Parts: sequence; C-alpha cells; structure tokens
Amino acid sequence: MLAVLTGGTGGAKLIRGLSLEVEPRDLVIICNTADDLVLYGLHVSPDLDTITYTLAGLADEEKGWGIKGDTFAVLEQMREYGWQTWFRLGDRDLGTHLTRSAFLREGSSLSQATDRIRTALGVKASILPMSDDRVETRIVTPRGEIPFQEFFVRDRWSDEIERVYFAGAERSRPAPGVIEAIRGAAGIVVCPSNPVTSIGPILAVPGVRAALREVERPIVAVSPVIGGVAISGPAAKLMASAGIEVSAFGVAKAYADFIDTVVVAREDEGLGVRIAGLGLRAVATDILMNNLADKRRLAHEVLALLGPMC
Ligand code: FO1
Repeated sequence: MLAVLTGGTGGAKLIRGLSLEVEPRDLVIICNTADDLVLYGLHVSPDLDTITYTLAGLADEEKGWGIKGDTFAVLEQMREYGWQTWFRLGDRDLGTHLTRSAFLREGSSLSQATDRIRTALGVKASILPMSDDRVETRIVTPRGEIPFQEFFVRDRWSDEIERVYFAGAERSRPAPGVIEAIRGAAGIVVCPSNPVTSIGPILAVPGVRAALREVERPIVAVSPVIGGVAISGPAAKLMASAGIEVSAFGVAKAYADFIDTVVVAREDEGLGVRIAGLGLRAVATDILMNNLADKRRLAHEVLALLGPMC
C-alpha cells in the first residue's frame, strides 16, 4: 500500500500519474482540508474534490480545479440575489457540495461523506481527509486576518503575509485510517504541494508528524519549487513568510525530520550537497508535469525511489 500526502493542484497532477502506475486499491491519499469553506450554507472541500475528480476522470485539468466542461448557471442566479460569486462553483460541482452537506447534516463524518462520494464516482483509491474536525488556514495580513480562499482566490494572494496559522489544529484528531495508512504503508509520497498551506495543515494534526517520523519505510517528497520559483500559486510568498528558504533545499529542510529523499528539478541538482548536509538524498529529474506522459513518468520515477514494494 502506498500512502500519499497531498493538497492543491500540484498534488493532483502527481496523483494522476501514480494512479496509472499503482493498483488504485493500493493507494491511500491523505488530503488537506484546511482550505475548506462554507458557501451558501454548503460545505466545500476543494482539495478532496480535486483528488476525487482527478481519479474519477472528471477533473478540469487545465484549470486545476472543478469539473471539466462545467457550467455556472446556478452561480449567475446567486449573483442576481446579491451573493458574492468570486469562488467559481460550477453547476455539477455544486452537486458534490449539496451531497456532502446533506451527508454531514444527516450525521456522517467528513471521511464517511468523502468515501460515499468517491465510491459513487467509481474511484477505487481511498481518499482520506486529514481530519474530520474543522481546521482552518488563516492568513494574517497587515489589514487583518482572512481565511485561505479569500487570500488565494478573491485577493489573488496580493496581501503581505505576517503569519499563517491553522485554527483548530491543536484540538483536531487524525481522521480514521490516517495514522494506520502512515504506519502500514510500504512507502510514502509527499506531493509537490505547497509546504505551508497544503502539507503544513496535515502535519499540524496532532500525531501525524510523529507517526511519519517513526516510519521505517522510505518517504519521498517532490519539490514544488524550481530554482527559487514556485511551480504554481503563492507557495514562494507563503514559504518566505514562514521563514522557509524558497528553494528545493528549503522544502527538504521543512520535511527533514521525516523524509529520506527529495526529488528536485535538474536545475537544482547543485543543491544536492546542501541537502545531503540535512542527512537526505536529493534526486534530480524533470519535475514539471505539463501532460499525462510527464505525470506518469515522474510517478514511475518516484515509485522506483521507494523500492520494490511499491
Ligand atoms: N481556484 C481559483 O483560483 N478560483 C476559483 O474560482 C476556484 C473555485 C473552486 C471551486 C471548487 C474547488 O474545488 C476549487 C476551486 N478553486 C478555485 C481551487 C481552490 O481554491 C484551490 O485548488 C485550493 O484550495 C488550493 O489548494
């Protein structure tokens, strides 16, 4: 069994590749839920949905979120009523949020709701929220504190960041299956996701980081940064605000207490010596995933680093 830690669009790309290289039933995906938001009374879990749609073959891989070919008629109607519509929920995507919200209202946990949705969509891999408890990424800016999606989508990460924290993390518990997946995995992959706001919240759930540190099987992380520039999104800005060097070395250092290997871009091969100083192995390859062949090749190379069990 392969356990994968993910969040955001970079993670979904590698998971698409892994799903072609590993028997889907052997994949357990542990997903960030600190980007979740409540809109129009509906519980929206962007990272869980991105992974579910990716594995169901429904994802809009160009945008990196939502369902391909989706329409926005409901959202247009919501705008008529004076609602804010900067978070673009498509009509079919809304079907998922209505379903999840109904399940939660009926008493399901987030992991049970996620499992019912992925099963209905024919997804064979397990998709686990990091926690069934509410954890919320908060961005502290000079003009006040805002939730992640307002910073990321509404304001296009224009604000200066003073601090990032995960409200509710200290009291949260790992969702059922998370610690078991980490302990039982033949290998673990940390996706090229934002280390602060995608992987950071997963590591902030009490018990997760400690379980990762105790793992004896190999743990491989893929860098989301090439040559000091984030492959996508505000990762560089967020890393700098958290005091993490904006480089593959910074990523390796942030995970140094539990990973064995970091996969870096060829351009960053020169960081190998510094990374070795952390007691880690750096492997340089092409890490940009522009098409399906790239995703599959990188997945194949990552699995090879995990050894024969994966
Ligand atoms: N990202 C955007 O940049 N703009 C959007 O309007 C937007 C809507 C959206 C709707 C559903 C969903 O599941 C994801 C959506 N995302 C959107 C992506 C989301 O903000 C990010 O993928 C993650 O939260 C980053 O990890």
